[in-house]
Amino acid sequence: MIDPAQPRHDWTVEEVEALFELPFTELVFRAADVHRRWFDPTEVQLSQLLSVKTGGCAENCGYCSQSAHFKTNTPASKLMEADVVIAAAKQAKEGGAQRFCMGAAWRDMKDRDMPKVAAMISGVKALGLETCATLGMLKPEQAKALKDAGLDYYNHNLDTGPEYYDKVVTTRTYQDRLDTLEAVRDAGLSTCCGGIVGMGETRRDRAGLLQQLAALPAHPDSLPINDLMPIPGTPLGGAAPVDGLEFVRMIAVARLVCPKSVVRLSAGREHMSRELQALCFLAGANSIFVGGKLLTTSNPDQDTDAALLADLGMRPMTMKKAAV
Ligand code: SAM
Ligand code: DTB
Ligand code: SF4
Repeated sequence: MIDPAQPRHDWTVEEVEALFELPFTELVFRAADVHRRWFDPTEVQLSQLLSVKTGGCAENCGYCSQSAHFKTNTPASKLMEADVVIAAAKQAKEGGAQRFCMGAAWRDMKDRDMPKVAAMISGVKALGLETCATLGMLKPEQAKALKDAGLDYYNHNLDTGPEYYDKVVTTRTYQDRLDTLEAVRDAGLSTCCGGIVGMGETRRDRAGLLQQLAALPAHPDSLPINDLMPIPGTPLGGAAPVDGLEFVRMIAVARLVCPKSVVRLSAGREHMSRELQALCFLAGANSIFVGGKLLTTSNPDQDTDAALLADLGMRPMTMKKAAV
């Protein structure tokens, strides 16, 4: 008998789709059971985002407020100075964040920006925070330089299943994304990789994304599931919202196919009820973004989240991996 809590890399899309088709309570029960095998279900990992370089991006990701291809209300700005980023990280730590994630609206990282980015990373690390960055595509040497600067995690999402991908982005390929993830792993960085629901994809596409994540040589250390934040002016600005129960299914299936990954209930909590978030935690989510703002859109504020976690009897995750 196969132990469902043991990580597998050979999931087929059909097997993953079959998990989605389970009766809701059966699916959540199985996911909650596997969650308990690897994690304390009362613990939640807390990350905070900062957009260190906003807008004007050359890519055409159809969900994104920062693409230069679409006319949105997000003003573009230059790469922030390291001391400003470090000051924001200090505030995030004081507010309870455990990991600070620096995001830049770049297609790829340019070597000329490395000194400033390295200074941010080492400064944030010195505060005793875990560090994460999401800066677009990376070459192997750049991933190594980021690691040397003190980077713990690199976020690079597959976004959706391979069959739906080109309905959303055409300026870079699925393979480009897999190549960056390889460079990140080879540099010894922890990986943060997931996707988005609510872009008009089917259950099969969602199963396709999760199958791809499970087939990676190492399952993502962090696995963010974003509920689309619809951005006026983007091709997906008017996308229909995903049903809450369907979103919970996505979390539960992510927990089952990547049992040891920290699954993040990522973008979209702003428009979720407390009860829906509680169901996501029950189904195996054990990370959130905190701090009132994501990159360019809003997120529940600190007091709202503190009350939610207190009412659920949940507390910040004990730090095991990166030295803090
Ligand atoms: N530019 C870099 C890149 O795309 O690799 C890093 C930043 S990008 C904003 C990081 C991820 O955020 C995207 O891959 C996508 O999964 C998620 N994201 C972006 N806009 C979103 C939105 N409107 N709603 C939900 N998730 C979003
Ligand atoms: C991820 O998966 N979600 C974060 C982080 N990785 C970089 C970004 C969410 C962005 C939501 C839209 C915005 O704020 O612009
Ligand atoms: Fe650029 Fe990243 Fe937005 Fe795509 S998701 S347009 S790469 S900032």
